[in-house]
Amino acid sequence: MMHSTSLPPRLPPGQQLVAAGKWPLVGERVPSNWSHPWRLEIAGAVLAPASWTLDELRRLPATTQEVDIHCVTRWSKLGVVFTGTLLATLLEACQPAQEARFVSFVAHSPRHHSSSLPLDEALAAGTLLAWECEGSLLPEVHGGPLRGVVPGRYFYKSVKWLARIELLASDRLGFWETTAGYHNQADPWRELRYMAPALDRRTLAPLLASRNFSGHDLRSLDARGCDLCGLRAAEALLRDADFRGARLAGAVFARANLSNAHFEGADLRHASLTGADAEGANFTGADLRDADFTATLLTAATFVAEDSSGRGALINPQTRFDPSALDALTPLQQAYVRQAIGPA
Ligand SMILES: Nc1nc2c(c(=O)[nH]1)N[C@H]1C(S)=C(S)[C@@H](COP(=O)(O)O)O[C@H]1N2
Ligand SMILES: [Mo]
Repeated sequence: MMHSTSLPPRLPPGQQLVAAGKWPLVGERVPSNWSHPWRLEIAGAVLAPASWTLDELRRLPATTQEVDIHCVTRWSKLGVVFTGTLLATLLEACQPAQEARFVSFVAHSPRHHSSSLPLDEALAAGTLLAWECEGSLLPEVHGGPLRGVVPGRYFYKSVKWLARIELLASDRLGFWETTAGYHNQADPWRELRYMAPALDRRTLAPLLASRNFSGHDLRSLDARGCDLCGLRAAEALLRDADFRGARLAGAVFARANLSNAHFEGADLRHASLTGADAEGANFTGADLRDADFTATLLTAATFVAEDSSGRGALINPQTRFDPSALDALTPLQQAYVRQAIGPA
């Protein structure tokens, strides 16, 4: 009888292996001009900002790790051996501040390429600052002399020509995440490739660049923390979209489908949701001052946590609601909103 092995699969869904010995080049091909020696600095929310030359990095404890590379464009290259310093080792030296929750990796490249991760995830993944690959110096086209390597995420989280690591209290979306709509979590096992699962990058990129989603199907869009001020999204299909913490001042969602959408902590000042379907949408902690909810469907929408924990939405007398539309809210929600608007 054959014994079944229970080794986990190594190829995530939707990926294919590159031919042996092949390593595709993706994105930028050259760093900006630099003068020796290369330096890596750690700044931002740290108590002791620091920088290292490559020689100084090499004198720290080194780690060698086999990494499975998974590119969002569907190629994978398994078991690539990288050597470098663990992010954790460097952070010990510069003492992250209490408020440091995200880490942004910034390249010395013409467009100041960057990508970010929650700090705890970057550390748990075993993020490396690598100078060596397969026993040789990392080639410049692949990010030498120093690149970030984040195991277990699509490879766009692994920044080539790494010059600066910044710890942040709130997230700063990276280059591809902003311009191409690459998913900010980048988990290949859950296929979190694009912030709008139904659209590929070619379709999504121009919508993001023009901030015009009008009429488009962007169901389940993940736009957490995105800067989308002035977004035009009239009649867009945004069911289940996630706009938590997004900047949406002045956005126009007229007649959009926003059912079950998340707006917790979003800035929606002066936004228009007139005629939109916001059934089940969550506005807890959102800034709704001067926003317009005329003729908005609000069945089971949330403005304050039902258990009164946490921050309610910010509402002022200029926030426009149809008094009758508020009848569709639960008594607690109605009371909160009516009290916030103040006497007519
Ligand atoms: N500086 C920089 N780093 C970057 C990119 C880039 O354009 N510039 N592209 C990212 C993407 S999308 C991928 S898939 C990998 C590609 O790395 P490679 O060219 O070594 O295969 O680098 C990532 N890091
Ligand atoms: Mo990529």
